[in-house]
Amino acid sequence: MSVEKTLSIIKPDATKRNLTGLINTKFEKAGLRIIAQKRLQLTRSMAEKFYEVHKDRPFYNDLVDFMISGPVVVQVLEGDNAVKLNRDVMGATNPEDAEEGTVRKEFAESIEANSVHGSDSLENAQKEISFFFANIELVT
Ligand code: IDP
Ligand code: MG
Repeated sequence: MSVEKTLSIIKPDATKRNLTGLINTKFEKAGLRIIAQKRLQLTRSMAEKFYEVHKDRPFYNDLVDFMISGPVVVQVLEGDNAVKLNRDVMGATNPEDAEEGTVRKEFAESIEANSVHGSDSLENAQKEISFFFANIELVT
């Protein structure tokens, strides 16, 4: 097992419904430690840049609109195999496919408004963490 860091975002559908604490409880119960966290209103250009890998997908413009529709909470989670562990806690992209007990099964409203983002690889985690945080903000 290796200790990893991953980037998590609690999305606007969840912050609007005051679910930050309940979602954080799921992370902590799973053994993920929140070592950095801040609440932000993303600008359009930040959201476009963050989701640039999806810019040719049909849902890109709607996704950007959704991600700036309210505040987000960006956070760094640390733990053994944190990238995969967080993806397991999140559940499948489409809440209809997500397993019982996952964040998306319990809280997501739709395939788009699915409550959380999590990095999908260690390489992307490092890029996404540095998109939002300076090293001095990661307090292990
Ligand atoms: P992930 O968040 O599970 O890694 P990705 O495929 O990376 O899923 O998609 C990024 C985000 O784009 C999803 O979390 C969701 O908010 C949105 N999204 C993905 N697929 C669709 C779709 O088919 N329709 C609408 N939105 C989508
Ligand atoms: Mg993804």
